[in-house]
Amino acid sequence: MALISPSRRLRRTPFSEGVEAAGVKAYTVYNHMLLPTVFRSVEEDYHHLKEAVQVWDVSVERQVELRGPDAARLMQMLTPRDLRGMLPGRCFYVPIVDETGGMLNDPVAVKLADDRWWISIADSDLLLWVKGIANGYRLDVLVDEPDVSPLAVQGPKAEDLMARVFGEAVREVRFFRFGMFSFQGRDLVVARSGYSKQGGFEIYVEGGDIGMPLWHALMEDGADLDVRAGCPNGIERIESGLLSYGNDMTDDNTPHECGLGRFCDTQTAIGCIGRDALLRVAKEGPVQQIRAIDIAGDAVPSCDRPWPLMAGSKRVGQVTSAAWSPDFKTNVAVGMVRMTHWDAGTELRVETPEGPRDARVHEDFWA
Ligand code: THG
Repeated sequence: MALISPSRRLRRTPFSEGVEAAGVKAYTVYNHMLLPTVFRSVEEDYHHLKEAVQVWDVSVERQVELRGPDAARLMQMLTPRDLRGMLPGRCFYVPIVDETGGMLNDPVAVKLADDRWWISIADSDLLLWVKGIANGYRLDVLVDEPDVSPLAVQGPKAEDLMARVFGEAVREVRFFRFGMFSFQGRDLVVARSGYSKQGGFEIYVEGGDIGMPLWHALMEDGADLDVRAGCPNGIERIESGLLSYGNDMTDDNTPHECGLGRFCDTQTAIGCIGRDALLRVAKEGPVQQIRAIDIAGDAVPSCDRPWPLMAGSKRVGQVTSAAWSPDFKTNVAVGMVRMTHWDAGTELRVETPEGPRDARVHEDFWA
């Protein structure tokens, strides 16, 4: 592939200087920003993530802030997950759906207060949809993108590193909860979350000016823990069953097709814009669903277009993400599979750009 031309539209982040100095080797584009994908090699980064601790510039996880008396009402209009029991200090993984029940994004909602929320978005322009709804329904709420850039600290040694920088109390933060912790006199939201299953935290860095001071503090205090700059890892996230919006699902898919039915309470999510549509489709149940898939043979190339999944001459789905897993010694993949062929153990063929391969529907890799 050729190089990417830098420009103002490809926004830099508060941590770009650190990412570049650490020798980033490749980026992808996400929410009109650069997201690192490789430092040493995807495989080397993978082993290191599972053994040590990494600091990730995930500024691309932009926040859509809702502020005002109608913030909670607006938030519930966006998602079929029932938010009534959600207390401030909680984070919820929430499907966001349009009026047809199609997935618009799969963010983490952060409830700062009843009248103040952040929606930590995946790769789609959710701000435009949310502003349109706020204005169209004449809601009393401000919707904008604040100067907040998440920095993830991931890996088995993440908690030890975080305790050094933010104090021992950070160890008490539970999964998908957050607390306020101070760094250089500034109070920051620190949540136990992140786009890996290796454990860790996300620091919502409010105010770009403290980005590099925080980056340096983490690197200095973690030197003996072998801390390195890292990034969401394409192998680890497939093994862990973490979905990627735009890759594994689009607005053509319902949350149920994406296996996100456990994050929907469509009966009780009163006000959700996609509620009627989802109630209709939920009655029938999905006819295709996301599955873990393994692909035989040596390492496959990266999946930059859907690869047809075949049962004989019949197309029964598609693979949308794939990577060689050094630990599982097979190719791990994510695909959308028709109901007739989605049972674990079903043998299929997948048409990769390098020719057909044997593929098999798998129980979750992470189970
Ligand atoms: N953290 C934050 N923002 C994000 C992401 C993140 N925005 C973009 C992207 N990632 C959104 N997508 C996901 C996908 C999966 C998860 C979080 C965000 C996730 N899922 C867990 C799981 O499925 O096992 C936990 C879900 C739960 O139990 O609630 O963590 O990573 N800030």
